[in-house]
Amino acid sequence: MSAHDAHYAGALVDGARILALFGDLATELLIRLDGDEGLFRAYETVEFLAPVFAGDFIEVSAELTAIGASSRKMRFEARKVISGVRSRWSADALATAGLSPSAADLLPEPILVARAVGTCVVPRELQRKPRELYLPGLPAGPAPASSAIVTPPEPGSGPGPLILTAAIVGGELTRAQTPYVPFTPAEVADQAARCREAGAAVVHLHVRTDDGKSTQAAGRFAEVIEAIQAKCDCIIQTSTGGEVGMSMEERAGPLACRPEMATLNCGSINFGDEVFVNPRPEIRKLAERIRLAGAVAELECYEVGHVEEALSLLSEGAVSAPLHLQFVLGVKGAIGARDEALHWMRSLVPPEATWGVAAIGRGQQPMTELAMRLGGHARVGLEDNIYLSRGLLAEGSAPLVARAAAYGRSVGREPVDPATARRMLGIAPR
Ligand code: KMH
Ligand code: ZN
Repeated sequence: MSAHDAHYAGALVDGARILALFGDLATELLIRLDGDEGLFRAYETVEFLAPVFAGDFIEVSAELTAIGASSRKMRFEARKVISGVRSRWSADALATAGLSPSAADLLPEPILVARAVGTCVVPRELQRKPRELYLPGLPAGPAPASSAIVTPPEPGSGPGPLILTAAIVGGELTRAQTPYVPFTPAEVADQAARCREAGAAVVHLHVRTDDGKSTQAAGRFAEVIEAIQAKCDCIIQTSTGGEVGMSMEERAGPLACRPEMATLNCGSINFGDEVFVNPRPEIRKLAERIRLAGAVAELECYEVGHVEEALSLLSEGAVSAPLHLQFVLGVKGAIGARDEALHWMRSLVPPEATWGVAAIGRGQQPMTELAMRLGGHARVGLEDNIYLSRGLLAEGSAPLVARAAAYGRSVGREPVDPATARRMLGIAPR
């Protein structure tokens, strides 16, 4: 707080100055969420709890507590972290104490000086998610289809912690599409460690030869897993999907490494212009091999019918409870990345199961964010989406993880570390 901010005698700062800081934070949150500054509509409560003087340093924080179709409710707090000496002492007293007028004290504990609850509004036609967010200057796009009012939980009471998965390599991605796809063990391990730092607990893993060819060879997986484990403690979830067109036998290769987790794809689909083949008897054989490898299965569902198949696998005993479901939305030829699709698939999830969303291309951000608001987990990364925003390549998967982690926090979902994720997924501690 500068001398300009002092409004009253005794260098006292008026409360309106603190409200201006809350307004700035509200604006930042709205830009992060909607790509628009929005408008502050009303404060429900404002409390000034301690005086603020010129020379004090104030830190403010804000948290989204509810998201409606256009309304965004927030809670704000302002804390004094440094107290200036000059504002509280006369020149004589300073001289007697031998203190310079520029002296200041770092407070042992911050002092809560103000708090408030307020509501802002971003009209639906101004909500630019997801297309133009992070690319200033682009024309506004259509408002997202979602209109349900979703109220995130009070801290500690709601859908709980968030498992973020980073899909960092993929089976089909090429360097022509993005130069940031990692191929060598060192490149993959480096990106895994960055994703872990950004908030990922799980790495969904495909591997490549040094020149980028997809392989399911156990030896190459072992090499890459060792490199990742030397750099971070993420859960490694090996793919049994591999590259479209591989045989089932080939796809089972990484199970020889006895991974902590492995995917199990729950049905056949058109996969772009190709066919991703998963016959029902083969799914069951692969489920058995995953079980024998001691891995926890994550069931990939690209269609509503695949969720039904996952439930059949459970009732047949081919996989054990609790189910871990991944809804993969937006593959060309399968179900789209749309709110209704996710709501339907989620409605089939048994109570004890965990579920998450991976979505392709521009669907990644809105669908994973909807999943986070609805209590699901989220997978992001280059395998599914190479862009941070239209035309702007993500420089590896970590920026996508960081954005998802920030969004999770903004709706009360704290990303967990791998040890916590292991407990949540029933994986033995490492
Ligand atoms: N590459 C896709 C054909 C998985 O990892 O289990 C399948 C896939 C799913 O990526
Ligand atoms: Zn995959």
